[in-house]
Amino acid sequence: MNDYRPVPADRFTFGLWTVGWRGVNTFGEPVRPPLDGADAVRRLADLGASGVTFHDDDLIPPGSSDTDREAILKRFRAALEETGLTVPMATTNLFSHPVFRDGGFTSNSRDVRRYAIRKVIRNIDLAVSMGARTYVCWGGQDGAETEAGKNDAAALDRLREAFDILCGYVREQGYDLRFAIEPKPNEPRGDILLPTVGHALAFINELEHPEMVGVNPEVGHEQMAGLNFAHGVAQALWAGKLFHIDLNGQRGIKYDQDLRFGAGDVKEAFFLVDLLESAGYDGPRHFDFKTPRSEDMSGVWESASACMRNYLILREKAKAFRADPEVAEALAASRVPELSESTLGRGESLSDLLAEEIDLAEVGERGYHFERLDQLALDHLFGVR
Ligand code: GLT
Ligand code: MN
Ligand code: MN
Repeated sequence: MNDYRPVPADRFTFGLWTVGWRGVNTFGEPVRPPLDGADAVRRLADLGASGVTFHDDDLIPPGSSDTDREAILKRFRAALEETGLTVPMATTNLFSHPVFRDGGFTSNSRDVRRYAIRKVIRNIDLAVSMGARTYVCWGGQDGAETEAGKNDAAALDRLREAFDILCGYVREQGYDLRFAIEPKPNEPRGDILLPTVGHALAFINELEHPEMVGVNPEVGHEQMAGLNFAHGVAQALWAGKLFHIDLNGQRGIKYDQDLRFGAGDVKEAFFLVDLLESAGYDGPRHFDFKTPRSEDMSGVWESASACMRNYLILREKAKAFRADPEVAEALAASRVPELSESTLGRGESLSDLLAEEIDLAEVGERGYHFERLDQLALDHLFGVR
């Protein structure tokens, strides 16, 4: 029996802010002690993770002196070296400090926008020095509660300007770094700019260097908007823009739950893993979850392990689903392979298509047998096949 033990080759990574989340919420104070970055690295390595990610402020508490900063970095780098954990991605906190109450790159205040860019650039230098190849940008406070307070077109102009400046900087420095925009529909703002994967993909096309910018979709963020996450990821892959991914769990349209991966919509998690594995996505499987505040630290590590375990279980189930001869037969009966054939045949022209007739009565009676196919997937998921 497979014990679903993760190994570094599985490429599981965790944000420092995930295992380090102290369980503060709108009504409740922190319930867990602060977690030291170097300790988190050691613990994650023991659990089988391959990498760790961070916001500037997760690693270096805001307001630290240069000497403190150096000491923290030294400890952190030593832990990375000792464990072999990598830092494939880093990001900037442009949401906690009061100056960001109206956003970072799109704050109505010009001095705040300028500070936001400085803060990002400082951390890009650090990220690159640690080997990061992806830089995530989540504009959580870039939004509004009232349409009157935000000129959306101007906000999009400023957001584009910020990305053009950052891409220019990365090119100038010769860094091997790409940006990944993380969409979210709302929370903490009433409405956030670039609320979904689709909005982000359209925005990227307007940039000076669209090839340097992709997306970092998060399971719960699309599901908060009632969207199908696997569909969003499929479109990002189709566009060559899945630069990174945040895996977690969410149950329906409500606040951002950040449950451990698998503990939300299980069927969608199954089809997501099936998609990532079959599409050959080779980036990190990054978990962005928050352990419920009912738990103490042992529950945090339990929850982090379970994220990886659930991915491995679903990966095994998805493989078995794809290898099942009855599934192959059901896929053919559902005409799934036929969708990959181009609509116009090789050498055909539009006039061939126009000259063709269809028997509407007969084709109108055609059933697609998706129910059988879907039940086969559920049977695999339930473990009865
Ligand atoms: C924050 C948010 C996450 C983002 C992080 C990156 S910060 O925890 O809830 O979804 O991925 O900035
Ligand atoms: Mn996230
Ligand atoms: Mn989230």
